[in-house]
Amino acid sequence: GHPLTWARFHRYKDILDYLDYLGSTIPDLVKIVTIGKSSENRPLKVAHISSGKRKDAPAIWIDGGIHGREWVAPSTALFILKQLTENYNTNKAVVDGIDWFIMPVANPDGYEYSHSVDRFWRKNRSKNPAKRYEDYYDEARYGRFFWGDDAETCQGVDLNRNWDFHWKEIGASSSPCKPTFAGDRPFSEPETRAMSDFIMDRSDQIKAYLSLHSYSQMLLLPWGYTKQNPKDYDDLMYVGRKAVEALQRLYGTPYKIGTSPSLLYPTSGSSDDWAKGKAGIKYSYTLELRDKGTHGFLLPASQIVPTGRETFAAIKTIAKHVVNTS
Ligand code: 0X9
Ligand code: ZN
Repeated sequence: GHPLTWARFHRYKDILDYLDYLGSTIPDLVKIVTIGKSSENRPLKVAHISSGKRKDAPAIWIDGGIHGREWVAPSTALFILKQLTENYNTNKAVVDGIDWFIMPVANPDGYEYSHSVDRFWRKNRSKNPAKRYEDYYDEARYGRFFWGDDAETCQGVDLNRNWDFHWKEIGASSSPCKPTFAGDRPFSEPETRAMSDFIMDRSDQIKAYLSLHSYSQMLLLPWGYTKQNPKDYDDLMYVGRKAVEALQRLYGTPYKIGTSPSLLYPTSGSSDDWAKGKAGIKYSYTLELRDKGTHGFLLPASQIVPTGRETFAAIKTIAKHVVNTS
């Protein structure tokens, strides 16, 4: 294990090395938990940060990298992890008052595939039920022919359409060959099952669910599946606005706040909706990080640190609100 450089985006093995390094150098503060395995058998790991200073401390969950190609999401999760642990002394207030669960790469198979084969890969890499690619040779069903190398795209499930809450109602595809394939059933995927089991087991403790994605510079709040607002919408908007104000104090990065149907598009079976609707976690947000499309998914590594810093400022604001209200 070794410290991480922010000069580039890292491969999954280097990220796992860093997690082990933290767990073995600061064992009183950081514990690395393996919550399951991906469909290609990679370990799914969560860093649990707890200083033990507060009994019955509330907790915040952060995941990054539900989508493979969104590399700034894992780097930002790691940046935050580093601040809370290696820079504990400057962040005591939010570490002593809160337990943090940070899963930097929720979709390691898709992340690795986006490094090694297809830079724009989004889904995980599970094999879909029609085991033979010839089964997708059905234009009527799948919209066009998929065969040869092209049928590679018929692998994988969109891990942000696979959660068991209003699954596949809107903004999700039934075709395995599409980037928003919802899977054959809710929680068909080992990654979403591992995450949801872990979160559900701690749903009384977890007060905020934060999912890091890219790109578009938005703070999204539930619901994604309907244009109706949750009854505590005003509370979520209030905390969200404070978070974005703190984010903008650093570099003035423009950010929008609102629901996915109003700012982007409706989706269902997404993690944020499940966290609020099923796990009962009040403050559930998806952060669409930098940028707004100049580089898009190909964000230069020089933006890892500024994105990390501004996102951490936003998340600390949410955290302080959680500390003061629980
Ligand atoms: O479509 C998504 O899953 C997210 N956008 S992304 O470009 N990163 O793929 C947005 C999800 C926001 N949340 C909900 N719509 N519930
Ligand atoms: Zn995403």
